[in-house]
Amino acid sequence: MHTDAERTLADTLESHGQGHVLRYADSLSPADHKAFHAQLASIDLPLVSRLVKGGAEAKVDYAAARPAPYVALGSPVGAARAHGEALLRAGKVAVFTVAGGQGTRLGWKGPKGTFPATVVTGKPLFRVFAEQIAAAEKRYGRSLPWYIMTSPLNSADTRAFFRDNNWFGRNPADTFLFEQGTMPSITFDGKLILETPASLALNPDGHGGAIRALHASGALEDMQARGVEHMSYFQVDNPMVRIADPVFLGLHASGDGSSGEMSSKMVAKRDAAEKVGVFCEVDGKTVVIEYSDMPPELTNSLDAQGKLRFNAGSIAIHAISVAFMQRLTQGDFALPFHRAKKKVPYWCDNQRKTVEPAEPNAIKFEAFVFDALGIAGKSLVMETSRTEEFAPLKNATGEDSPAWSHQIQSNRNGDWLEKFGVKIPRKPNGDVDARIEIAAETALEPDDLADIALPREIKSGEEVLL
Ligand code: UD2
Repeated sequence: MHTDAERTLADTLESHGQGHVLRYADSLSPADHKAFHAQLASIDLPLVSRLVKGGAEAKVDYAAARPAPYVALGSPVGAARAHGEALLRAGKVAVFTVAGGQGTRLGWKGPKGTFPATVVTGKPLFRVFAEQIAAAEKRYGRSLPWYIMTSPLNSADTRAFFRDNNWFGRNPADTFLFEQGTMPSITFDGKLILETPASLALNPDGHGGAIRALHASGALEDMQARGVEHMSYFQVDNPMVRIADPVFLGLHASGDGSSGEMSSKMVAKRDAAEKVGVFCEVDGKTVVIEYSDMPPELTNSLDAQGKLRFNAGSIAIHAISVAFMQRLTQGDFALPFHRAKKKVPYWCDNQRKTVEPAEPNAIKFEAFVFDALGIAGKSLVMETSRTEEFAPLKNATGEDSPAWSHQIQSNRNGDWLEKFGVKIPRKPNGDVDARIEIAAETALEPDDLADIALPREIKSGEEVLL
């Protein structure tokens, strides 16, 4: 350490009990030294110290949690659709995808958005979304700017994928890729972790990092300059999401039972064990309690009819107002962090190499975007059908796997076709016994099939692309 800045940093690290990270500093090349110094200087050490002591973390009064009210499936929605369509036609809606996570559970090496998702043509997730956005743009006669949050783990690969695919025919000026921030991982006794002698182990700061990143990247400002008022928010892993759903946007922005700041879609949980957050009401506020945080006695609690009491599963689809995000980025507001025990590769002094641990060895901190619900004004939750809108790609096999998602895609498309008299083969459990893909260009919603020449019948095991 030579410069004054380096000496000050060393003192600050020492005073936060983190001086050990400099143990190789004197043996680093000048370039490594400089880069490591810059990385260390970017760490919010007071925040890390607060987290080590258990502060700045999400806390919920579980005893006060009640099931949140919601607009049940099939409820009359009045003028919501017309309202949502007017917003879309006026160019007041943008699309926002969070895609900064790793596809670890799915076993996919690249960005998750590059994963082949559809049942017949295997279109990657990013293409599925791009085509849906293009179809909506055509319908409403306005461009829908698309904001995509990546992380340092995948931003270069994501950008390359868009470039290689010619931006899926989109105007690159209407596609805004930006990077979220990171948080350092710590050991169970609160120490920062060296991944190499010249770098800390960092992880993306969770999709809650979106709030800061939307602001820091200039995305919020860009939305404002375009006159965008609301974002259609979804996660990169759900090929069935109905992007910019006019009914949902209309309900969200109507001012009727909704502040128009942040609204959500839910589905009835598959079973108690399903790994989705649950909409609850705590102290008059609608919040999501994440599955991993929810005490088992709440997760498993049943109502008088023997049904799950906390049944409103979050499918991570929201409508969020630009003004709300702007409000949150004023001053020093920050979302709380959630902690998770994870396996984090670390530099092993004895072996002189980075080692992958066999068991969790560290705590990762992540912020969750749905924690903003607790700060929003009156927040609306709308129920939707799982078959219509939720078939995420999470795991390599079993529930929420590609095969699982494909079946739901075929089921939805079979339902749509059946509505127009097409004979659909079914398995004994009611699943569609064929592989059916409907491109967004063909139909964004079932009624779009009304004007299309359809087959009279689909045969068992047949592959159909419309
Ligand atoms: C998420 C929700 C869960 C439920 C489920 C529905 C959380 C914490 N839980 O569970 O309640 O709604 O989805 O499918 O969200 N991401 C980032 N940056 C990060 C971390 C994640 O952009 O730092 C993105 C990631 O790319 C993905 C999404 O956030 O699109 C969800 O991440 P996940 O796979 O960690 O969440 P999951 O499936 O456990």
